[in-house]
Amino acid sequence: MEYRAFSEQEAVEYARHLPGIFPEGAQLESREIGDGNLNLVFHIRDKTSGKSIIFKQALPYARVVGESWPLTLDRARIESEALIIQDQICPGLVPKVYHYDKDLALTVMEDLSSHVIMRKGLIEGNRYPVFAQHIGLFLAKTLFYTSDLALDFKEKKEKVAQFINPELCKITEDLVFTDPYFDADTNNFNPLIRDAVEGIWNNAELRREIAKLKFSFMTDAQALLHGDLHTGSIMVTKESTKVIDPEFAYYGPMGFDIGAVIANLLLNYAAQGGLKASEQECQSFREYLLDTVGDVWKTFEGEFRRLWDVHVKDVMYSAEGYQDDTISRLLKESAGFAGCKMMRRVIGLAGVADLNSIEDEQKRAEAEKLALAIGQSLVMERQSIGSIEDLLRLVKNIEE
Ligand code: SR1
Ligand code: MG
Repeated sequence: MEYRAFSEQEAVEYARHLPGIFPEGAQLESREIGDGNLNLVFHIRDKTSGKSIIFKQALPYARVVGESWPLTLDRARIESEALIIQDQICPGLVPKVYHYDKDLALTVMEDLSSHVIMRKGLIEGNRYPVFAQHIGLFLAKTLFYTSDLALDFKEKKEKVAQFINPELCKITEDLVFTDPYFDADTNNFNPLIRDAVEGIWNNAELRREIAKLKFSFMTDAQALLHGDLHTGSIMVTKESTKVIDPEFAYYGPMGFDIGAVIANLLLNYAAQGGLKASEQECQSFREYLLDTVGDVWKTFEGEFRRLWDVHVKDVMYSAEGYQDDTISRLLKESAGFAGCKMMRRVIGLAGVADLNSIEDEQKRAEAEKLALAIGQSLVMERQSIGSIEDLLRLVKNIEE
């Protein structure tokens, strides 16, 4: 079938013909519910049984900008293939893929309507007690098992080729590692923070550090990354965590995914001054967020070390001290990438609701400046971070 962007009705007709999903003659209803930057998302439901599925269809352009920004449909293949690998490695932590249609750039998958987008949940002030454990394990397992630490030399290189994703990587190269550090047309920031933004544009040392991190993003094919692991790509309940949307997946530096999780928890931390009614509520939620960052890292480190001890076959990777060196370097790199990802959400295209939903302009500006200061310091001070406690201390010591 030739590509066309589905209407709600066309999605229903397609769903009707999918083998083994709905009974013949089912009364199906469809709603387009996509609110992300890139794709169409349809919720399709059998009115009789209540059974539902999700259709995710890539558009040939970036939805957030429109047809003037063409974008490859191959991202639907990347996403469905990444989800299948992640499900094999971490069953239960990603939605099940039921069907993929290359021509229509369409993935049919498990409906997660019982979950909420984590960013939304955090903005509403909800806490997720098993999230740190789940995401720490997800990071450790997906990064370990797709790397040279676990894969056969040939299989690893074939996977690198399978996940060559130049157009989506270019978005990150521009929006995370380039545009926010210049007066670029794509930037979109609150005029009240212009002084702070210009301070970043004029900071030559910062730009040099960002260049190092960008080069790492572009060249360090360490593991199959999710590639866009912010809190809008995670759905949660109090008991469950699901990682969605890996269309930016590619082989890159492990710290980029870890940094994405840390950055988005800290963006919410920075936003708290504008989200909470009282100082006490603000402090209490910030403590929860910092504890979560700490627990994510500790879970990641514990599981990654365990997998290394049990599964690494290459004799060189068992060389004394190499595991410790790797963990230490990873923490510094995760901090650096987290810093870039915080600054891009304040200065560049595609901001985050944590900050954008603060109605009081002055309070929003303060929160945005705090996010910039934390981001800057994570990048500039990353080499001094020897433990997760160091990282948390660095964040806490930044004055509003
Ligand atoms: C044009 S896409 C903008 C952003 O949305 C995605 O979630 C990625 O973070 C990307 O940078
Ligand atoms: Mg996404």
